[in-house]
Amino acid sequence: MTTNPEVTLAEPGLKFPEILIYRGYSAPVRIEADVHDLEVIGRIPPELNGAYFRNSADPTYPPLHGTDIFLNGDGMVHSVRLENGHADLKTRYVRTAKFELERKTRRAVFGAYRNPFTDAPEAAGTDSNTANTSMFWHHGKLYALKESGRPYELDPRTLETLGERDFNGTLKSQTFTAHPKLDPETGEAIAFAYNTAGVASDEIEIYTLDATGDIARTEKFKAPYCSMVHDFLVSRNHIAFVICPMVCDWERVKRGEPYWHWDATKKTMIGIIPRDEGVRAIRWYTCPVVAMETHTFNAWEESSAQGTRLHLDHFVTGSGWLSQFPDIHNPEAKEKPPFGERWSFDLADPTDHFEIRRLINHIGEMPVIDSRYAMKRARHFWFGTFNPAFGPMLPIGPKGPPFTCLGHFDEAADKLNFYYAGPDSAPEEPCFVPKNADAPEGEGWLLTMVGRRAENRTDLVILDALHLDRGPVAIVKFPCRVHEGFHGTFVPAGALGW
Ligand code: V55
Ligand code: FE
Repeated sequence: MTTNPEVTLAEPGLKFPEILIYRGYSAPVRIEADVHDLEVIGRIPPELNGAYFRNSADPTYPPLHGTDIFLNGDGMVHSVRLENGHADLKTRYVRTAKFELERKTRRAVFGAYRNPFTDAPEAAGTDSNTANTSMFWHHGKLYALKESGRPYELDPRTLETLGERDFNGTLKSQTFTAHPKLDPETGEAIAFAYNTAGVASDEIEIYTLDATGDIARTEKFKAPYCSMVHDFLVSRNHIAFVICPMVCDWERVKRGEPYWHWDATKKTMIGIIPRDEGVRAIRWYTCPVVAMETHTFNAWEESSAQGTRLHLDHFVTGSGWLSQFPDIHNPEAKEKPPFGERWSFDLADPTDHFEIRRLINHIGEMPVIDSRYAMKRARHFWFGTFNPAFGPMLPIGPKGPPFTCLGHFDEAADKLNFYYAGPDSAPEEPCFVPKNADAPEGEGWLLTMVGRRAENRTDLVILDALHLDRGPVAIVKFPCRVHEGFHGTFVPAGALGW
């Protein structure tokens, strides 16, 4: 549909379709920007010295097949450099092989999300990785990650793409998770890859990235079936995977159907692996309910004379998640919202039994903790959420209704606290930054991008992490919109060497 009746678009004019993921606040931005000294309301704490990096999916071209899902946009990284109360914005596309090829062809040549059978012939031999999901800082290097491809290293100062990486040949898989876990005690990162044998593969590899930043240990196991494994959990002594009925089937993929489908006749399974013994000691539990883990807060152990209890703190939904993927037994099914849950396993119990309880009685997602407390018991939990007490839901977007609030749960005090961003404002994933390396747990700031939907503009909002309801300490105003994103990380200037 053209909005000006005088104009008839000549095929193949470049035009994004009139569907949700290409319109309104979700529309492709496609601008690579540098804004020096952003407007600041309030005061950016001078201790906040470093850069916030985050990733988003910002499509460069209209989809090859007329429609697409929001997970498939091209990786566009946003960085906000914070220094002495000043803030500078930079946005750059990740120069993936896909991006470079489509820039040459001047149109989309890759088809549906992860489905090579829907690609145009020009795409043959080129990887479809969009590098659009998260940012990973490890051993002095910055990577853009996507679970269906290998890491892309970026220059943290310029956001220039330095290239696809396999950690000096130590990564054998063509895939690598967007959710590696840093071990604050050892400095290692624990990561994994799934679909390691290609489309619809049920193979998973677990990696330990050591002090050199390369993979020092690889372990391999087979999942009960091929499922989307978007996140995982790591405690001091265990690694846990939740295998859920978001399934990939080779025959369906070959027929050009969506890469994932929800099949609630399959069981949700939890695989628990002792970190020292590794996969030969893997133990599988069957979940009593059909559930899908969305994202994880943390995993931790509690030891007593009775033995060890392993707690998995994560957001869980009772349906398929990411509504673009079909429910094959119930096409009309509505996606259920995720809630924060604690799944507790008595490791001495030889049965399948484990305890499920709701940790946070609010719909939520995008969980974070103070990362210094990863793998042990954490007290403070932050997440994106809704709280109808503060205002109505915002109009639905391609990812569902956007958050209107950030939440903070202080488990020790059993208190919930909220930041409400205002009507027409949508906070995104929070990012916790401690006041300094020795500050007590939770003492620091919570950073979030906030979509100012009526103004079609974005702000970076900085909150006191333990007092969200006091409102922003600073609002860093962008003169433009940056695309809605997924995951980010803050890297202190000292670590960046700046
Ligand atoms: C997710 C995001 C992805 C993806 C698979 O947030 C799962 C969940 C942004 O890409 O490819
Ligand atoms: Fe994620």
